Amino acid sequence: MEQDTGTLPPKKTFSEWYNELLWRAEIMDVRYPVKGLYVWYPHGFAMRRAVYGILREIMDREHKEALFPLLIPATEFMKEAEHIKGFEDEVYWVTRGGLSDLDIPLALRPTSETAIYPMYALWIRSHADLPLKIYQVVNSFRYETKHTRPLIRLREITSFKEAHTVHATWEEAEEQVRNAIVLYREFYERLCVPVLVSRRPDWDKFPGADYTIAVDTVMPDGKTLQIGTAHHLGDHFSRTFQIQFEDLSGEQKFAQQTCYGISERSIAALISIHGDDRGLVLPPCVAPVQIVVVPVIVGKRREEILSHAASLAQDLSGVGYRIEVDTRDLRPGAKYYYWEMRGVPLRLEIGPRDIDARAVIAVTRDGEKSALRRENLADQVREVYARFESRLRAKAKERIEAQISRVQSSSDIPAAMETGVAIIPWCGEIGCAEALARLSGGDVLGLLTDSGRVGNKEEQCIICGKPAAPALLGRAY
Ligand code: A5A
Ligand code: ZN
Repeated sequence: MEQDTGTLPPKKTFSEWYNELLWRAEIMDVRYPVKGLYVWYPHGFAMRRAVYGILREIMDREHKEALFPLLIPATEFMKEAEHIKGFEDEVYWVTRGGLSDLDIPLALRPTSETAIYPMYALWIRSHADLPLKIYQVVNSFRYETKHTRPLIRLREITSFKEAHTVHATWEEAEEQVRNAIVLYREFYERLCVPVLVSRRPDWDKFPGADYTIAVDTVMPDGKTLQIGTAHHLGDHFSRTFQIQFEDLSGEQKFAQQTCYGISERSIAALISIHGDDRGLVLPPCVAPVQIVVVPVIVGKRREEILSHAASLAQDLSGVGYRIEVDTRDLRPGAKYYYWEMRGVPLRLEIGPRDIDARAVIAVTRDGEKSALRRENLADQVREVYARFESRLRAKAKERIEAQISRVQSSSDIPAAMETGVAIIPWCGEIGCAEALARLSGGDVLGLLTDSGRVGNKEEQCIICGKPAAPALLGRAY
């Protein structure tokens, strides 16, 4: 890899900071010669593996993982009218095999409803087959026309986790959507990423859905990023694809479905929210290297210090920590800089005095310094990590809360948008949403909710005065 010289732009210049950090911390290489397609460096990919390890662990509790093909025949893709309308201008088509034109063009999945549901129609026969809960982690392709950005808006989404569930009743599917949001909240809690959950307006729901619940976060520049969505599909697709089951009374019924997805935007959020002027900052659970040991070598005791560092690393890797000993012939300062850029949560420094004192100096990525005892080191590391994570979580929450303004009068909207997002009483009407969009330069993202139902309309719409509930107004990525 190229040697890093020079420094990272300050985080307050967010966009430059983000673009530079991606290559300096060896996450993505953006030089691939197709627009909207990027390369995962090994370090970035190791981080992806840790993040998706957590996501899989959460999903595996109540879903089974499967894998469906990338190519979807036009005949299937074109079946559901709303879905086609929503995606037709974003689909890549394969029209040739070698030198011959294909009889039926094949779509590269932009999402997999039309790949999965014809199979569900074969798999589902009776109520005993329900509920069915399957997910896959795949790449998917969308010919995005908005400005593409690494990890945020890709034409090849490399890390598309999509779940597709089938239920006997509309209410059960509704419960599943709620449950999906609970799972996504847990996922983001583990990443120390604060989220806002809202029900997208009808004109902004997933093509072919009854309704869409979205999970957003607020990026350091005050713009929102949609980092997950869950959709109640009703029986739109089951009617199209003939997904029927025999209920208890022997009657044939159309199934009720949901789907929900997360992409590498989760990693964009993680990087952007915690990173600082010196580089990546990662919660230990997703750090490719969780601990770096830096031997502070002085004179004669070189061998002794190195062997101490090695045995310490062995103890910690023995209990499962991902650990590196940096024995390179560099100044300690250069090593600190290198590992800080890559987001290593904990640095252990070991020098002659530490050996004599049977201690080790521990410095967290956010600068908490402590002397740990050589005995029971793993337990002490766990405690240091727990404090570090709760500081990360609190700091992210505090920053985002400071960027959210509760606004009761339309004249306060412009100032609120300067700092970030606004929560405003909104009636749900499209006319008022359009007025709010004009006033803010952003969009009404939806009515806030825990995970499904929207609260009672106990306030008054800031535009028309009709009964309203709190809605999220932001400029979205
Ligand atoms: N089948 C459902 C799950 C679906 O496709 N939903 S979705 O279109 O909303 O996409 C799920 C999530 O993928 C979005 O919430 C967003 O976080 C992410 N996503 C969508 N388009 C993306 C793109 N071009 N690049 C990166 N992430 C994207
Ligand atoms: Zn209104």
